[in-house]
Amino acid sequence: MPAFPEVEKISYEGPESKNPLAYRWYDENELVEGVSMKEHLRFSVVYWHTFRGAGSDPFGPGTMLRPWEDGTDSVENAQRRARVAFEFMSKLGVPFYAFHDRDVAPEGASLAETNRNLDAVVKVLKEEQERTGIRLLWGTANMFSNPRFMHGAATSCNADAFAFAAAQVKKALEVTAELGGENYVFWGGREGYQNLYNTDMKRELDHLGRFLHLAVDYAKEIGFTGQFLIEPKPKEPTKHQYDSDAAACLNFLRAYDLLDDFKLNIETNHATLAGHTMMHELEYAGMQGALGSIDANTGDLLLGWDTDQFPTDIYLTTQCMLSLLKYGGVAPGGVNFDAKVRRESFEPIDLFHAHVGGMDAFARGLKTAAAIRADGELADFVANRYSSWNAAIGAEIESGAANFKSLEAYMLKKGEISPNASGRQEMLEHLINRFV
Ligand code: XLS
Ligand code: NI
Ligand code: NI
Repeated sequence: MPAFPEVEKISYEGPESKNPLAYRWYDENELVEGVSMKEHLRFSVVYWHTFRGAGSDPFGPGTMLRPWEDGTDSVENAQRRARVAFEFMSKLGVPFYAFHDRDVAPEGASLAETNRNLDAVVKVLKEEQERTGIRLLWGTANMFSNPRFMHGAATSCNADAFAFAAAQVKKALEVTAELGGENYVFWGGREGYQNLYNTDMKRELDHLGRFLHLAVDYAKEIGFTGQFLIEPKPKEPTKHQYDSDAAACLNFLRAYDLLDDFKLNIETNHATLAGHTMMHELEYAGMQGALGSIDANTGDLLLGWDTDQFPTDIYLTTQCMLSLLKYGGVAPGGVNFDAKVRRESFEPIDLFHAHVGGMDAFARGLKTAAAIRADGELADFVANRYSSWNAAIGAEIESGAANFKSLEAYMLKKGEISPNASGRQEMLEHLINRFV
């Protein structure tokens, strides 16, 4: 029996459509800059929020109505849920999904039993992938929910927690490889600290570096060729997460000689929690060749935590797509909706409304960004703004031909710098509105 009998496959109806369960902008076969929207955007649904999110908050229990759940944490329930997930994703028309090991299958009484539970559900995931053609964007391991990880996983003060986490990632890598996962993500759930009085930060970071090397080694051993990604986040659940933003992650990867094996998975709400815009994080990662994938969501200006809302702001999606197009696309990563419906949006149909809205916002952002690029005025302005670097003294500095003595001689002779030009911020903000 279908879980969503009232929903047909969502189709593209064009901008004039008033059907909320139709795409007005996302036409998967439409070419933008010569590539289909499907290939540009590589949309992905997350298992944890969409199929495990119950809608609980610190003030009350879950509210979500999920008729396919039988209220148990059994393997059978997990297998049935997996089939529902694929019905949902097929009707939505997304090419990818992503999961944590513990989202898809229940923990058992021992590690061995937990692994068997995972295998039993992975069998269903594999059948469903083959049936629908939907692929795994990335797998990951949940090393933050179980109380054993209260002090962290790879950065725990307890060496056994490191060992358990290693066993868990070993299995998660095997399963991700088995399902043809295109990436593997590390989000450092509790890899950080609450208080420095009790923390040996150097030792914890050394352990994290060691852990990631072990993961890279094991991936090579089993022939897993997916891209490794680190997902920056500055806080929550810990007061300070070691992977606090793109710059901190890249410094860590460089310091521990992991730069060749990792890229970044940038999440909007994590960027804003770090005091940056999403575009800042995308540009910072992109300019260093480390833009791997994005977790698409949005925060709330008035709330200081990771609210993980679905993104519908066209300025935001346009900025994301300007950066993604600039750095040559996001593949083998994707646009992964790490977002959850609000506690009050408790009906199954809300899952469709949320994803259709997010996908359409990104499709429109893609078209808007492509139009801005085709017009060229913005790019020309930026190129022209730096034109003093293209010849004469600018070119000498960039090429390394100039030194402090030659620059002093130049300035003594010239006396004063050439006049500055306006940054024209307001004109450019207005220019963007021509396209949005
Ligand atoms: C939490 C993170 C998490 C990762 C996967 O804030 O966004 O959901 O994406 O572990
Ligand atoms: Ni995320
Ligand atoms: Ni998040």
